Amino acid sequence: MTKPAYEALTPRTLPQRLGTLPALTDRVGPPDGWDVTEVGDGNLNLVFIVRGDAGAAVVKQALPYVRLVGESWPLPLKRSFFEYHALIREEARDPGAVPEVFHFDEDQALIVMEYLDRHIILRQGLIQARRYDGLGRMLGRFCARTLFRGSDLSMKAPEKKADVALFCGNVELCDITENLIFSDPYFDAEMNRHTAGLDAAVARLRADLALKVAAQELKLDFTTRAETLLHGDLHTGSVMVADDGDYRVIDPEFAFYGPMGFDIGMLISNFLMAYMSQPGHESEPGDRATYQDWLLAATDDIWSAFAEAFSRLWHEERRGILYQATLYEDQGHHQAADVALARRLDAIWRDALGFCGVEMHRRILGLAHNADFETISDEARRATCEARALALGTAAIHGRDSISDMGALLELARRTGTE
Ligand code: SR1
Ligand code: MG
Repeated sequence: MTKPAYEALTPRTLPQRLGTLPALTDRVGPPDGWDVTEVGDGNLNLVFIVRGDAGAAVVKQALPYVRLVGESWPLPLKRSFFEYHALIREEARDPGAVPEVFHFDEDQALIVMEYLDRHIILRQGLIQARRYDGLGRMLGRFCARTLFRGSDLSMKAPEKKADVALFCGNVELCDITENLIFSDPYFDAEMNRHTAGLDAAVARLRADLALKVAAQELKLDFTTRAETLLHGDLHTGSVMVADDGDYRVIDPEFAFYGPMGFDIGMLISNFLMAYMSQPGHESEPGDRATYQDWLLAATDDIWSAFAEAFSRLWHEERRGILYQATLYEDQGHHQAADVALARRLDAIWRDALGFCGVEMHRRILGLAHNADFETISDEARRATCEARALALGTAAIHGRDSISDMGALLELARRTGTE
């Protein structure tokens, strides 16, 4: 029997098309009792919540184009394949950190997964100035476990090489990252937009030749350094949070083998953008200051938990072809392994600073902006917050060799956030 051709679902067609799927009926109940709503608010896909007598589940389906732009920008359905493969790897490497996957249909480009009923998108929580205990540490550990265990530090070489080959196919999503993050913000690209009032800051940024060169060097790192399987789009819209402390990472459709600092840099960047946008939102100055302190503490936690967990894995799980334990053990050079670890962490930190900076620039100047800034209705206030964030991004990129640790970056954010 030939399989039905791909067709985008609607809330009306979903029960009839997926009503016999055990992955759904087992959890949701019979389709005649289903209530289906489409809730996708991201840039690319359809997301349905299917509720029934027995429970609920999520159906995520790729569209053959970029939802944010429309059918004029086609995008292959195979991104769903990469998302599925990244999700199952992330679950294996950091159990419980992602939603449980119940079913994948490659032809229909859809994934059926756990419905996180108590959760909201982290970015929304941060805009509402909500605090989440242990969040930074969970995210730092997630980065350490997935980045370490997806690399030559841990994987068998044939397995890693086969995986690099598999994810190499995620060409079009990489192309989005390559253009939107590393190039478009630095010239007058067609899809760019920015808040009125930023013209002078934008002109300054685009006149900075060293910055443009650095962005291209970072792009070269992204495209050529297949160090580990990245989530590829680890911003605060890719994390779901519940008040009871359950946090999950979602949406790894941009997964690709790249430099370890990419995910962690993007994550830090989005926390710092939440920090820089706070003065634009309505709140009492005292409340705002303490909330901003919390945001910086969470950012600090991301890096310290990452470094701790990565170091533990380095000592306990280094079974790949890189920095083999035997190299250091046979002559009693145990300390050398610690030196190598410190150098690796330092290199990841410097890369992360650069990726943090370009992510900040593109969310203010490129096509895909952040709700952190976009929800500031007063344009002049928004421009002030965004201009500070642009300056912080520039300082992070230029400071790759001089901002020695997270403390220095947070101090820079504090200073830039009030200038
Ligand atoms: C055209 S897609 C724009 C952005 O949305 C996704 O979430 C990624 O961040 C991408 O860069
Ligand atoms: Mg996404």
